[in-house]
Amino acid sequence: MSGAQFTAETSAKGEFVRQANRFTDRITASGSAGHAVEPDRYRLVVSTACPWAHRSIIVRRLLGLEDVLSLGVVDPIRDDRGWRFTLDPGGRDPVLDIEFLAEAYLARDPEFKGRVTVPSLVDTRTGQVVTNDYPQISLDLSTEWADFHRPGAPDLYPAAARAEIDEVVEPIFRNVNNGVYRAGFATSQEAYEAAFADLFGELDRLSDRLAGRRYLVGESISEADVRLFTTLVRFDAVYHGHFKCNRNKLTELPVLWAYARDLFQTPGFGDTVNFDHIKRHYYQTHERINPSRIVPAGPDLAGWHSPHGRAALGGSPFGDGTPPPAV
Ligand SMILES: N[C@@H](CCC(=O)N[C@@H](CS)C(=O)NCC(=O)O)C(=O)O
Repeated sequence: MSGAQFTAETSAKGEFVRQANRFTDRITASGSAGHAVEPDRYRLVVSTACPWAHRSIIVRRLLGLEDVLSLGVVDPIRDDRGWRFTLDPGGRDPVLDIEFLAEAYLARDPEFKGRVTVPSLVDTRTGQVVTNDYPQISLDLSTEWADFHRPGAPDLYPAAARAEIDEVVEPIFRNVNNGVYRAGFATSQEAYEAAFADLFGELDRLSDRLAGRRYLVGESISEADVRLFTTLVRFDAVYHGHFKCNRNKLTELPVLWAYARDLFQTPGFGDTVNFDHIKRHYYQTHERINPSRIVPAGPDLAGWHSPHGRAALGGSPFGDGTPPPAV
């Protein structure tokens, strides 16, 4: 089931090369790109295990888009037909009335043969996937969906900070978000060691950056923090062991561990984390890496709730805004 990661997406040198996102249509305020933002029209399909989907779950909640953009959650374990709606009654998504996310891809393109991925935005009018372009999805929730944000919603992609955010997230994507996959899915020692060096080199640079400032960009949370958080929160539970990213645990990197705890304890972050789905997804889906499919019992998660001491660095998570209400 996970063969694609070792064949179509592996270079001759054993490097993991992520496929391009297949559907990149955009849902915009004006609708000029083909799809207009509308309440109750689109469904965001996610796995809570997936770091790319997790970005959109956090952003949707921070911005208070729950009432206008519904959420479909797939089973963390794919079968050979891919992502399944087995968590829903009768095994069907109650809004899209489908059993497999693949059905929305085939509705859009009957010839589709690529990977069916989360997050996906599906148009409930047609049952067709509109986009699985995860970096654009979270940015568009911040910009194109602004008319529907809750009062007090934070600006996660402020116009004045966009260039800096884009610059900061680029190496985070390459070396950290995708870096853990490059390490875990490498099929040669050289490719693995290169990814490992890139990953920990970047984590060291991020530790330096975050030693004296509470957030990656500006004085409050932004898209950049969301993107780093979704990898850090999975680090000790899956990447350290399963993907062999084991120079250090997150808990051994004092600045990043405190930064991650700070975010975890911020409404919209920790309350969207499902460690059970995360662990079962990785350890039971990638059979080439973990043939026994045994899910580790650890790590102890209690530390996520311990004091982080980062408020002393200044800034405040929501700036002039307010946190989302408790779940
Ligand atoms: N759409 C992106 C990123 C999203 C992504 O990789 N999601 C994973 C879960 S974390 C997925 O849906 N994988 C399905 C598969 O590999 O068949 C991609 O194709 O690389």
